[in-house]
Amino acid sequence: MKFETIVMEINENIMIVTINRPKMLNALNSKIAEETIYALQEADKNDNIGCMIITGSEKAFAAGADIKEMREHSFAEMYQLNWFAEWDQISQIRKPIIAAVSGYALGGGCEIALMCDIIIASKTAVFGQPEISLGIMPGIGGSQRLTRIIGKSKAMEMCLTGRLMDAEEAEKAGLVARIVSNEILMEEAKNTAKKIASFSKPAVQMLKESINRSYETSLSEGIRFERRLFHAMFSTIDQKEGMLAFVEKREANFTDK
Ligand code: DAK
Repeated sequence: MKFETIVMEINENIMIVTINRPKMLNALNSKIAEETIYALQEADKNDNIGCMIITGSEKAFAAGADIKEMREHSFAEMYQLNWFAEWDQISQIRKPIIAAVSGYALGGGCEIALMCDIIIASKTAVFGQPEISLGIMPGIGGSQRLTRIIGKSKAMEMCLTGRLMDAEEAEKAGLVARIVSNEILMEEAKNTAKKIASFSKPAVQMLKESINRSYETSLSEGIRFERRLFHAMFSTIDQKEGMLAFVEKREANFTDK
């Protein structure tokens, strides 16, 4: 696929998607969705890639869905098009995805960051679900994921008033893993992605699946699920290699088998 709205870059064993619609502050349209999801799905199938990054510009990760594109749609059109439902496919990606967020991550932009596995933010990152000021509400998981991550009261306040949250507050609230300066945002995201990509892919993917399961099941079921995956890991060559490397005091050489 020839990309028009994103830049896709493979850097050693990681893949980076840069949303590239700077004049519109990376407002999200269907083309960005199609291209981003295609790039992520290809990377998910690519044996050489171990982790992905989604990022935007310094001013905007993404300022939300393209208001100018969607404003004239009727209910019937939105429903028939199943408009923007394709973004949900991000949550089906099995390899970890890091959101490297600088500037505005609003509305759909915040929701895409929430669908990623780790958010690394620059000091200027701003998160928010301001849809209420447009007479609508979040539509790709904002009211659900945000609430699970930062709790009911904060999520209610943000969604019901449209108040934006700066990076510092987002880190305190557990939305963001780490804040770094603008200058080193991508370097930090790439280092984190490469660290993850250096480990056994089956182990990394089972771990991602297990953490995500905690959002969808009871604690006892989640712990049982984790234990089954843990036991299953002893069927991999990488488990034998990882533990042998420890005993032999050397770096493990994982083969994803
Ligand atoms: N859509 C379209 N254009 C946008 C945009 C957006 N979301 N955000 C910014 N732009 C455009 C501006 O119109 C402007 O274009 P020109 O006037 O130059 O042609 C250009 O980007 C620069 O923006 P500003 O001039 O406004 O820049 P400022 O620095 O003054 O302000 C801002 C930055 C981010 C505070 C402001 O642009 C802003 O408030 N933007 C809108 C933020 C917003 O309300 N986001 C939420 C959008 S609604 C669903 C799935 C998803 C969704 C809903 C349903 N389903 C599955 C059903 C999601 C909905 C949303 O995200």
